[in-house]
Amino acid sequence: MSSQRENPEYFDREYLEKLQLEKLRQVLERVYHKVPFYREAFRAHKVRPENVKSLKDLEKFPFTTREDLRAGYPYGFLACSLSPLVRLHTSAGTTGKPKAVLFTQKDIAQAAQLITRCIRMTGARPEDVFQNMMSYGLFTGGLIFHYGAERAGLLVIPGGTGNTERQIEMMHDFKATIVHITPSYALYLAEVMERMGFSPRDDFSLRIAYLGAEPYSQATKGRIEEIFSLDAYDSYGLSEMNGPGVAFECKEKQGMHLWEDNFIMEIIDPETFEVRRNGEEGELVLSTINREAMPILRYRTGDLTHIYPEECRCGRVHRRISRIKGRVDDMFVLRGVNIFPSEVERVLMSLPEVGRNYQIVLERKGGLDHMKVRVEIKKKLFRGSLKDLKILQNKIKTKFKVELLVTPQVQLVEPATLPRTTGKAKRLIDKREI
Ligand code: DLL
Repeated sequence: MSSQRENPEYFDREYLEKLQLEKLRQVLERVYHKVPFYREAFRAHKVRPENVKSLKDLEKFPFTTREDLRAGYPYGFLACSLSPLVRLHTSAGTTGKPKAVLFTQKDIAQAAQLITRCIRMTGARPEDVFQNMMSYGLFTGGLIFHYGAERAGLLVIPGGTGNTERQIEMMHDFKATIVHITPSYALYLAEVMERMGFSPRDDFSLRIAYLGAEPYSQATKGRIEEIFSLDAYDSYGLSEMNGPGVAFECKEKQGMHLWEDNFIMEIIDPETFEVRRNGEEGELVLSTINREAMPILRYRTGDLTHIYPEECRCGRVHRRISRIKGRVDDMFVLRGVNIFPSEVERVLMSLPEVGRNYQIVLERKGGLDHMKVRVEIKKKLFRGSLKDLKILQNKIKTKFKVELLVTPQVQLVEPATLPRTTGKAKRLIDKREI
């Protein structure tokens, strides 16, 4: 038992939950005394830190939302003074103020330790050469991951995003074995490699890819593994919770272990806010129990997933969450049918004729909503006959009708013609008036 307690990945459940409860109580006390937002919210909900006798009691406490964090910009959620702070990161906000996250030295060390845990779990070794192709700067995917990889003793190439040809040369020359990249950038990377005359499969030393920061389908993951001939692992996180390193796939690849010694997770019904149990799908809610500068309680991530109730074959105690289906607010409704962009991707990427990129355009004509899917197809097909293209177009339409109950207009386009991004992809264009 004592050796089990030394490695947090293999704690026994009972011990882990005891630890969670102890840390939770400490956090509640701290935020109650140090963060006016929480003090007021607790009072409004008539709850006090000392009311917490079991983990279930957390359910009586209020949620924290993205709007709360934005309203607290810049220092509203701080539970310490400015002097121990060493880092600021923000989450990519589309409009208005970003969500700012502040770190002490201890917070950075803790976040790095989680990354080290994640990458060791996938078999990364000190002799690996790791190219980090996530944006450095305010985005957490660059620096937070960088620190964890260095801590694990890997040789880190802080490539960042963009400058893709130069990055490919370095990846080739330094024989990078592991890459950290968004799935959409990975597909673009392959295109540029091919344009430069390289074979992504044969001319590089890559053996592992960490893919995350945006929703993507299992089919896309499979394609990336195939194109580069490597092993891909799903990596989940969000700036509000340190960035990457919240949940990560192990070698079993049956969901992502969410590090419960750092975060308490709940799944709620996004409409009624009731806690869902037994592996039902819902919105992921996270509370930090190991953060110094900015503890956050019951944060509504907006991400849809479910918990696998059964233990993982790898023996780690931390429960797993399923691939993120999408964000609650990414869902669009088309003539009464609820659709997630990730479902559109799943349908498209399961067809071998479909190329590497697509775009969803929503329009309103004559009071009716229409969905247009612009799909890049493989080069050799584009050179084929018009009849073949028509057949493919109908095949895609039928698949949508059967699987998603909608019939979009399908526009086939040439490979590499739709817009590319080196960071997170933006594939949904909603032109409907609200
Ligand atoms: O994307 C942190 C990160 C960096 C995660 C590198 C993984 C790798 P944000 O910019 O705050 O932080 O965006 C967080 O991205 O709430 C999800 O909606 C989405 N997301 C992140 N990872 C995944 C994933 C970083 N593996 C938001 N699958 C989250 C699906 C993901 N969606």
